[in-house]
Amino acid sequence: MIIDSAEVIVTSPDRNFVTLKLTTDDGLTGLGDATLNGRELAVVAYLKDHVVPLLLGRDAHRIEDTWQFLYRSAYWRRGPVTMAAIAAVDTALWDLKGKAAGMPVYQLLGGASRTGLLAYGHASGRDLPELFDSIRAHQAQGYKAIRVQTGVPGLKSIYGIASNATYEAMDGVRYDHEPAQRGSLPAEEDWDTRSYLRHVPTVFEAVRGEFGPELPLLHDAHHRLTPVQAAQLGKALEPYDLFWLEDVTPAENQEALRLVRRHTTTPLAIGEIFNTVWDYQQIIREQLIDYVRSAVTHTGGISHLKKVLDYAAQYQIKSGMHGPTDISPVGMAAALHLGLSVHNFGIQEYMRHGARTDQVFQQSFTWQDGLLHPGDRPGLGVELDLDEAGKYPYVQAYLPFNRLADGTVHDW
Ligand code: CS2
Ligand code: MG
Repeated sequence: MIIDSAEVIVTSPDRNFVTLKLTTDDGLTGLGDATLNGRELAVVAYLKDHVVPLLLGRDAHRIEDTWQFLYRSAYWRRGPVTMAAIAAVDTALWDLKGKAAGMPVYQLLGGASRTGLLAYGHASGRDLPELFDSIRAHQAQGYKAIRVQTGVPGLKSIYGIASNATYEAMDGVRYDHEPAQRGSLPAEEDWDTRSYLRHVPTVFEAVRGEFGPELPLLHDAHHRLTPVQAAQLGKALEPYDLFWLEDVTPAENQEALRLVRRHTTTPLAIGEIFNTVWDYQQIIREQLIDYVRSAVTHTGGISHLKKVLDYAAQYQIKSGMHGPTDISPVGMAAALHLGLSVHNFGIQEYMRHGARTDQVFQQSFTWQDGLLHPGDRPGLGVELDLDEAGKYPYVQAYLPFNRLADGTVHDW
């Protein structure tokens, strides 16, 4: 099974996606997600200029050797662009191997460890009435776990909530399909930590009062707090028994989590912006987190994220794979196959893609009673309609950034 062609497909139905398509000499095709939100074209160039020429003529069955060759032969290692490119190759090779074997990828990874994957959705609101409506809407869609993001009094716009202008423009859609905003420059948003820290506990008090103690609730602090502020928030949220508090503080400084851990038992989830196992080494070894947030798409593919999760399993840390709309249906399928097979699965983020995206990517996963399942089609179970994809050319889009009241740039 020799790779004899490779295409890098960029399409932008509801948002930009980058997909690698490998074709072998016996006519099989494999897909890999290479989408890096806001930096898509960097991965396109890395794939086209430095990876695809190395793949042609290689044996597609040699997944681990191809991974090690792409990782080590580049000399320069790690980083989001490199690891998204390697992820796309790795995922496409698993897709091919599954098709060649006539088996879904999860069977090649050791078979199913559960009947389905608990998923959580994104509820949000600029105020409590909107938030409560959004939580009810997600419960009606079958979600058994729900992430809660809220506006903050005094802030015009904030991660996780459609901005007022967008809200109206999107006919009242609570949250865009795409947090990145189309345009040639990143949008500037405002932020004030003290207002946020005062407000969030009151929101969870109200949500628990309205929806009771059982509903698994998650919250994403999105890298915006200092370690002591993160400790303060984790402690303040303990009465509301969160499933997890995510990205409480920028995790480049992994020691920071020691301070947070000393002050709170609220479970912590970190890692959606990590891209190799080495980014996790300290926080897994010291059990400073409870969930690994990485997506297959950003972490070197199925092969490497499995290694991260196998390392995490030694410390009773579970998966919590990243699954917003900037993980394409191909990346989501890869996550579902890996999540179904590993023992230490925790929860899967599932932010539903838009209708146009579903036209471009024919998927075979199922969503029932709050559980996802990748399906049993050979490979990943996703096909890309090139004609549909061709209708949606790339559109420059950047994620926003924050500035504080005094103009200082801050994590978004
Ligand atoms: C967020 C993401 O889903 C999440 O947990 O952190 O929506 C994140 O903002 C985007 O993936 C950035 O592209
Ligand atoms: Mg997040």
